[in-house]
Amino acid sequence: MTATATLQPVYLDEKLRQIHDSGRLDYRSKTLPTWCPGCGYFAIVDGLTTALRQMGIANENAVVVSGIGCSSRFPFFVNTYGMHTLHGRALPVATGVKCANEALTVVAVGGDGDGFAIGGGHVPHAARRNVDITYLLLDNGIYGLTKGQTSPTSAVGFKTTTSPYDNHDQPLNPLLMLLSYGATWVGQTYAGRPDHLKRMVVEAMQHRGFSYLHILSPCVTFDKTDRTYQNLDMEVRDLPEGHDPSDKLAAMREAMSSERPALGLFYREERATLGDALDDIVERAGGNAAREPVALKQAGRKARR
Ligand SMILES: Cc1ncc(C[n+]2csc(CCOP(=O)(O)OP(=O)(O)O)c2C)c(N)n1
Ligand code: SF4
Ligand SMILES: [Mg+2]
Repeated sequence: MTATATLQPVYLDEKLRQIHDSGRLDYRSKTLPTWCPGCGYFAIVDGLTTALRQMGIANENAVVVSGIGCSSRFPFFVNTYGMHTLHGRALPVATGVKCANEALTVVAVGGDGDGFAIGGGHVPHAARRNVDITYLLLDNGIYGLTKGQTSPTSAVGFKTTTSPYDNHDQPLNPLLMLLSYGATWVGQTYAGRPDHLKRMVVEAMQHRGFSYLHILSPCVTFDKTDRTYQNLDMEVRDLPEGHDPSDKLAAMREAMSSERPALGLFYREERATLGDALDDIVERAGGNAAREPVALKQAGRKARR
């Protein structure tokens, strides 16, 4: 064998074959992501497509709903139904989609600005209603799309175009907020740990009720100092082995505990969903929602209004 022959790009071929065989490509659209090379969002779209494939959800039975931001470009890159809505409005639209057709798997996706600045008023209500959707919150601690302004999760002291003399505002604690809002599944993962991320997306989507997955993700273009891969790799830790996800106070303590973000499932609870409550209303109003197939149930629900 010649020296040239040993340098053939076998690894790339093998990698492409693995990706092809994984089935994930069935859930990727033909539109290539417009994100900057190295952006954490690539790992997240991979996590979502893996989850859809693993769970055997047909493309036409899934809907990805987003607001506005780099993160909110998601629906373009996933081969499902999708809605790219208004800034901060992913959750009310996703709630509407789920109420209109309970049979759909609905995933809302957005950034820290979309979810906790302009859209911050919607989060508590989606959580307390326990609408059966998954909310993937892609937190890079900055407004990426508009070229790097501070966001509600930016660190104190962070220098951006809107904080040239350092950010003064205390960052929100989204995990603690979601726990107190009544979300029935709350977890955290990191784009730099793709295997952990994939497992968490699957778990979040398997939960019946409002699942909130906080995903730490570097903006490699506008943040060179704070939420970088290098810093996050050193900071993140796993939740303690004995953590009990049914213990809300323990989950809150972990959410508050230190500067080092913990990865894993903080909290899980079973509670009636918004869909259950709507079925109950239909029945009490004289319908027979529970005995009808979902499609008829939804049609009936509309007809009775
Ligand atoms: C009503 C409205 N206000 C402001 C904007 C400008 N804008 C677009 S995206 C964005 C922030 C996006 O930040 P984030 O949600 O964190 O997403 P990222 O780009 O970081 O993924 C802002 C302020 C807008 N599009 N619409
Ligand atoms: S600007 Fe930042 S968040 Fe947006 S695609 Fe580029 S790296 Fe990602
Ligand atoms: Mg952001």
